[in-house]
Amino acid sequence: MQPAAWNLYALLCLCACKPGDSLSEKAVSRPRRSPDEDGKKCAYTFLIPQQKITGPICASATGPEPDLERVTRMDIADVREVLSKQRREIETLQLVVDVDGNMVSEMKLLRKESRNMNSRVTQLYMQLLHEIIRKRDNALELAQLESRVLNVTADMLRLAARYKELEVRFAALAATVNNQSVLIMTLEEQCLRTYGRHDPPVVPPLVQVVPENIPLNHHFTNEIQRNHNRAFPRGSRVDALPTNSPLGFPPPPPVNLSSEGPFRDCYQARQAGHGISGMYLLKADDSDRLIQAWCEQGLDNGGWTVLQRRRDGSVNFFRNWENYKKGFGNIDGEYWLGLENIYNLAKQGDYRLLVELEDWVGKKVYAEYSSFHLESENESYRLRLGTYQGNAGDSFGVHNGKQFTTLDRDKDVFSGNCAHFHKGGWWYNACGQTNLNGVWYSGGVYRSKFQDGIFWAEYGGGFYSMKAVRMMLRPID
Ligand SMILES: [Ca+2]
Repeated sequence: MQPAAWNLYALLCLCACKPGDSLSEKAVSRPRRSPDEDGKKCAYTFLIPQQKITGPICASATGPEPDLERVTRMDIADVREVLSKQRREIETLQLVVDVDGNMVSEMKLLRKESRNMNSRVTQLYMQLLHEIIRKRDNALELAQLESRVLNVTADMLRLAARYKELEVRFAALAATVNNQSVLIMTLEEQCLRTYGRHDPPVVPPLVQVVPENIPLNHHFTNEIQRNHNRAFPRGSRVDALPTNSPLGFPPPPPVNLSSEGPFRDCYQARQAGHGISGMYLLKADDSDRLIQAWCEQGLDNGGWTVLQRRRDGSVNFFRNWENYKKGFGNIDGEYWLGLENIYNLAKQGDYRLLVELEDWVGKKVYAEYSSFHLESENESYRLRLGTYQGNAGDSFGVHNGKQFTTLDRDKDVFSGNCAHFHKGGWWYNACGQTNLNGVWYSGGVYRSKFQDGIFWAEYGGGFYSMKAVRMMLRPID
């Protein structure tokens, strides 16, 4: 194709050239004609690229005519054919180019979409990874928590087992102490008999009741190591001296004393709108005697007249008949209301008795009797109780129908004087299952030759001294 084009350009030059053109002289090229034609102008044919043709090109005009015409026709035909062929090819190429252009733009779009999809997939993949890591972390935390819970549970179980073990050992020790006290008593009796004592002192039988559940968290007390009674040494035989006070004790500090009254009992004070516990002035119907008493107005709708209270060992309860008859102690602390006062109050109507007991772990239990009154002093204030209900056990029942005994007036059914052994004043039997006016021991279980603590046999046995006790009266609803 290329040689054909060059021939075409040469032919065009031959037609356009004139003889004597100066351009022919400047050009240097291969000769087209024989050497005999030298010396004539325009004897050469120049092959010049199309874009460089800026003027006339001379060619030999003296070549044989027939050759020139034949070549020209052939070339023209060839050129035309080539041209048409090129045109078709150009059109084809143009089509291809157009198609390619569309494809390129489509490809571009696809690439763009692909990139978007890739970034979206990457984003989702990262999210997925994040979720997986987060879940793995959560699972780890959960596993750690589970293991901690398991560890704590195991510790708790170990402690519970240890606690139960200690509980069992403590119960065994308490039982041993109880048994040993009984054994010591027996041995002492044997010793006295063996070594010539012909008249051994008669002692009351010890309370043998050892409940299944002795209150825990207490410890043994020792009368040598401890001084349990703050006001009076434990076991002291101080016979209380009668005092000039109408209640047998110094006037109590003026606390919560209601300015109103006197009332016939604390229930009447409660009915009159006095809802605060404290000291009230009472006067029984058939008596001219004024009584100072503590009214419990917060417990079970109030209206309770407190007859007796123990709570800290600050008052000695080992006293004579006169003291027990008139009363002693501190109204806002430990006190005994007095048998005559109790007798006068209780005979006003139908009353019930509530005994509230608190052990050394702060647990409170109670014993309630459906009725309560005393007989007169001529009958040594004989006790009359109704039926029991409560959760402390009925340890007071065996005292029902018994007269009151003090150290100086023995009315119990035992051959000796129960007040001597139990160190208090009480409606002793021989001698009984409870001793709420006994010695206040700190700590619960105590050691003593005789059972002289503040015990309630059904709750704690004879060698467990309660921490706090209250005896209260209220009319039957
Ligand atoms: Ca007796």
